[in-house]
Amino acid sequence: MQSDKQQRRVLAVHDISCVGRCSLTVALPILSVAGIETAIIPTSILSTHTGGFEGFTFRDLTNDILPIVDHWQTLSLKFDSIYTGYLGSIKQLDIITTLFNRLKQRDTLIFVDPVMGDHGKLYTNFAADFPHKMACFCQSADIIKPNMTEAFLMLDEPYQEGPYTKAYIESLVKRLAKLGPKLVVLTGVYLIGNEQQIGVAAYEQRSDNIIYRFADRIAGVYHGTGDIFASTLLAALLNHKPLVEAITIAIAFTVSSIKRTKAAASDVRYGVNFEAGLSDLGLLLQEKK
Ligand code: PXL
Repeated sequence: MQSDKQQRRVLAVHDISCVGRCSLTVALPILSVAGIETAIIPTSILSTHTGGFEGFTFRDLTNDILPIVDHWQTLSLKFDSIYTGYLGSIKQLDIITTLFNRLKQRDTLIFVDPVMGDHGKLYTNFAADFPHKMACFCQSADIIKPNMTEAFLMLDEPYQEGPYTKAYIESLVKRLAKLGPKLVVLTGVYLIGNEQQIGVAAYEQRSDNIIYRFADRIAGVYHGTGDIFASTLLAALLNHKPLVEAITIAIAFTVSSIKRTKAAASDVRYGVNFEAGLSDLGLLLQEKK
């Protein structure tokens, strides 16, 4: 185990959407403010994210990934975590499985956010067999963080709108855990009898325990919030916050970013204003016990 004085180092493997506050432009500042050194591999460069803009550019960087890893292997770099998000093609899933095998050490936490859809639909640009391949990719993960759409897609089950029963959510998270990860953090969960709230069900394989955390639902579609939640959750876990506290912090940071954006009536395609909350998040995540 590493001493607490040693700075954590994460490798974040996501696209760069140049405008629109998601993926790397969200992961980097959040991990950095938590005091974590963040190396990156951009998987592609887009002029904007793909949700709500016409005519975006897309430069695929698949062929750059393994040469970067080749170079890093000459440097004996150690990563406390490898964190993947939006991956633009099936070929990238295979290449990043190779990357895991080459860069992962005994203590490296593999955190996979299986970004591929929302609101019952696969995002533009993804082939129909991508979800099946993503489900196989999750075998390599310690933690996965699907939303409800991604959960249905990976389990090859037709999308169902909530509210859901607890029994149904339990069956989903347990089946997702069978894909391989030790911890499943499912977002977008809302339950019969508590429809005005939405949140997270987290299932830990080892303890066979599910915890739920909710916040009041805010109407509207806010881009990049899955990336904000995932990056904050990972940052909190790497800073030794217990799971329930890490989830609570990640929900609170995501919700406050949404509320700030809603209050400003900004164009939601450009993501949410998480920047105004970053310094407080840094204090919270770096507080010494
Ligand atoms: O926030 C997820 C995300 C990341 N990257 C790209 C996207 C999306 C969601 O639409 O299009 C390119």
